[in-house]
Order: sequence, then structure tokens, then C-alpha cells
Amino acid sequence: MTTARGRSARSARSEQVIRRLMRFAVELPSWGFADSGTRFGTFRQDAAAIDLADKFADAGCVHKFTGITPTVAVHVLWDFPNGFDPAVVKLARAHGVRIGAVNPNVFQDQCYKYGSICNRDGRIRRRAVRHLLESVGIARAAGSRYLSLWFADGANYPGQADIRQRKRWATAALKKVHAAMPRGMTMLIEYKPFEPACYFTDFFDWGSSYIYAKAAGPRAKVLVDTGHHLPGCNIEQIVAWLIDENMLGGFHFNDRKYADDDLTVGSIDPYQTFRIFNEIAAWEHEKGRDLNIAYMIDQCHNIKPKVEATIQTVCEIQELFAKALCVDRRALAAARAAEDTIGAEQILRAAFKADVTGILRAVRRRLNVPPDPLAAYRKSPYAEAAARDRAARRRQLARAGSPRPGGLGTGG
Ligand code: RM4
Ligand code: MN
Ligand code: MN
Repeated sequence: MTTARGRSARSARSEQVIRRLMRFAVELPSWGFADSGTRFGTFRQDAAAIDLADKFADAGCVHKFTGITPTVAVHVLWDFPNGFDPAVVKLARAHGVRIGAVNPNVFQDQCYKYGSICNRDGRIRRRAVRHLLESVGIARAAGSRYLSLWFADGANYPGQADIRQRKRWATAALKKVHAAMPRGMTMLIEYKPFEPACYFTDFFDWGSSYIYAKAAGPRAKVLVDTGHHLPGCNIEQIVAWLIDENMLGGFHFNDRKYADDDLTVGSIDPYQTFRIFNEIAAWEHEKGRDLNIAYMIDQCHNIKPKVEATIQTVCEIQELFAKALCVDRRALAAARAAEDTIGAEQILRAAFKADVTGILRAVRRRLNVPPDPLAAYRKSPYAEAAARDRAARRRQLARAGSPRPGGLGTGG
């Protein structure tokens, strides 16, 4: 029987969930709007972003429809190929977004064949550190809070490299970079078990990132890219541990089937993303405050239209967090105390299966965005106009003889 008291308790809970979702933001990757492919080739899209202005325009469009993506992560070499111009801060603002995490690139230049900050050659290590320090400067000038580091360093064959020596070189470099960061900046250290180095990578799992971060300094944290784990890995346990150690810096969200597939969040295993959010929601419930981390997307929409795929992703992330916020924590605690395994599991499952459409609608009404952002976007003329405009500009660029701007060729 539904009592009035039950109903009002439920609506108070919903109001809390709505308020939390109003404080939830997801960061978009600039590289998610440009042409991308696999190492076997890239299929181009007319509507793909050509330059940074297009990327900001696309991100601004996603923000307009979803209301929760005010920032855009940038990749130093891809977004500022001719150096950083402070005017881009205004450019972003003109499109209704701000610059988010700054991602240096110490993996593409020929000199990094044998690594960057782990390279045997001190000159290359110093060059990589110089680029990282420049990126700190860019982040400072862009008003960004995050320096987001990913290294392709590693070895391809047993015997090739001294594992411990490389660890020490990386540590020394990170310390230097950390020392140059202004107070309000956080260093995010990402990891990935393989690729492009296929015997080992120098930043291979959360433990390695944790150890590097601890050595680098107090404002260095671990960045969990959900696609960067070996099959079967319990990612939510890693997340729970990092939260408990105050060492979780943020996420690169994506989904995967086999390896670092960079598929759309929720396309393969939405329950896993839910379980990750459940750890966050549990901590927030316990502490009574928001966990201060970066929620970022890192996906490659190789064949999907990019803005649309991004809106799909953002809505999926928001929905999965909403569901995790709906877990009945009191009932869960009681089930655990009674060693009621099935009861506890059912409480999680119930939240995962719950219909949160009403909650999301309420959030979107307050954010002044369409109740179904994806459907609204699909009806809007944005994609068609972008395709027309960008195809024409590409023809012009080709006539002027400038090479087609490259994005990420490897699937990221
Ligand atoms: C990696 C990782 C990083 C991204 C690079 C290019 O797999 O996900 O975040 O910057 O790709
Ligand atoms: Mn990533
Ligand atoms: Mn990746």
C-alpha cells in the first residue's frame, strides 16, 4: 500500500537526485568531432570538424541540447598545430563552451619511437618534458584545471628495455612537471595495458599510475579510461579503491567489447558503467558531498555521425548516473547487515532497471533543454548545415593546396 508518507519520502529522494544531476557535468573531447579511424583506414564524414572552431561549434551544439557539457578537452598538437593562441579562449566562449583538460602529445613525433619521458636518450626525455611544461602554460592560459597525461611509452619485445630504469625516468619527469603546475591545477595520469607498445607499457595499470602520482606530488591523481583494462577486470573495484585513497582524478568514459575499442558508453555493458557510478554515489551518500573529479568522454565515432553520437553518449552517462543515485542505500545497508546476498543484489538491479525518464525530464526542464536531446537534435538542421558548410570549405582548402587536416588515425 502506498502511504502519503511513503510518497513524500520518495519525492524528497527524487528531488535530491534531480539536484545532484543539476550539478553533474561531462567534458567533451575535441578529438571526438574530427575525422578518426583505425589503423586500417579512416572513413571521412562531410560534417566532421575541420578546425578548432568547428570542434567548439559542435561541442557548443551538444551543450545546447544536453545542458551538461560546458567544457571541451583539447589535444595540444591536434588543436594547436601552429602553437597556442590565447584568442582560442574567446573562441570557445563564443560557442558557449570553455576549454577543459589540456592533453599534451608526446607520442606522435618521430623522435618518440622509443618513448618520451622513458626514452633512453636524455635529449628526447628533456624534449618531452619541455612539451609537458609548455602544456602546463597552455592550461594556465586557457584557465584549465586539468593537465591530462597519457604516454605511449613502453617496449615491444622482452629484453628491449630496463623496466625499472624507465620507471625512474618517468617519475623524475612527472615531478618536474608537477612542480611547474599552479596551485589550482590537477595532473591526471592515465594508464593502458598495451598499445602501441605491445610487450609492456610504462603506465600499464592503476597501480602504476597511483605510484607515479604519489611520487609526482599532491595534485597528481589517477585517470581511469574505462576501455583501458584487460578483459574481466573489475573496474568499479579500482574506482572504489582510488576514491577511498583520495586518488581518483577522473574518467575517460567509453565502452569496449574486446580491447581499447572506444565504443559508445552503454553500447556493450551499461551495467558496468552503472556499477562504477554506484561506487561514486555510495561515497557521496556517505560523505554528504560531491566527489570532485573530472567526468570526461574519450570515444572514437568512426562511422557514427559525431555530434549525434556525442549527444547519445552524454545522455547515456547522465541516465546511468541517475540510476546509481536511485539505489536505495538504507535498504542496501540493511540487506548487507543481514547477509542477504540476493536482497542486496536485487536492490542494485532494481535501480539499474528503474525508469528514470521522469527524473531526467525534470532535470532537463530546469536546464532549459529538450526533454529528449537526441530526438530533438535528430530533427534539427545542424548536421546537414555543418556537412554542407564543411564540405565546401574542404573543397576550397583542397584547391588552395593545403593538406586535409589529420585527426587521430589510430582509434585512440
Ligand atoms: C589513448 C588514450 C588517451 C588518448 C590517446 C590518443 O588510448 O585513451 O586518452 O589521448 O589514446
Ligand atoms: Mn583515454
Ligand atoms: Mn584509449
